[in-house]
Amino acid sequence: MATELAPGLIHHPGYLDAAARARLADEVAAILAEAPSVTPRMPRTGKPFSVRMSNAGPLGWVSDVAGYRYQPNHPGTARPWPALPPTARAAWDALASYPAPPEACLINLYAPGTRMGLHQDRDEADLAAPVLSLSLGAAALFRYGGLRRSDPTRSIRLQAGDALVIGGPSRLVFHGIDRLYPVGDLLGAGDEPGFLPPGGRCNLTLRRVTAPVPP
Ligand code: MD6
Ligand code: FE
Repeated sequence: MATELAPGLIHHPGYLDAAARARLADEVAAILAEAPSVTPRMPRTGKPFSVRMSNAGPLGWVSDVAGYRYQPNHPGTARPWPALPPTARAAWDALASYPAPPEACLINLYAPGTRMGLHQDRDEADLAAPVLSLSLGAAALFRYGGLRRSDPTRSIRLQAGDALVIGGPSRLVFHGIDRLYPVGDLLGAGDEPGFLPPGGRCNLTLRRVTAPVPP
């Protein structure tokens, strides 16, 4: 059962069942073996993010002192990013309502105690496509607001298997992760993919980066 939190911001709790979560976790483990996670850094200051990242698909999002950008190769190995995980790709086809495939799957890895500050996802040339997020592992408190940083915010819990579509008039809303729920908090308990530390969380975001060429 989906909930429209705001126009174009749609939460699908438990979208991936246990079998699909296990399949996606195996796909992500294989991606991380080929494209190890890195610690991104803030443009200019070089301050490290607390979240580690990797990518799959033709393009990957990277951030370092030089700035934010999409690039076709892993910044450490210089190899192309691995292929998109099929289970995430299938979720895009089912939920994105967009006629072209995603080009980037950003993989965010949260250790217990880490967070992600309020931000907009606006590094994509094609803002007509939504961003689709899928979560694995520990539950997290997701905060979202409006198109201005100062707009009032609300929070929801994102749990393992949840899908969240940020599109339409909500494509550029500010959002972030305030905190993870500890394991042992029954409401926060998820299943634990082997590539995460105990109580860790993984979030995948699928994005269209370039506008598709019209037919
Ligand atoms: C996270 N998610 O859930 C962070 N961005 O770990 C995001 O930053 C995000 O969930 C764009 C669209 C959906 C998201
Ligand atoms: Fe985001």
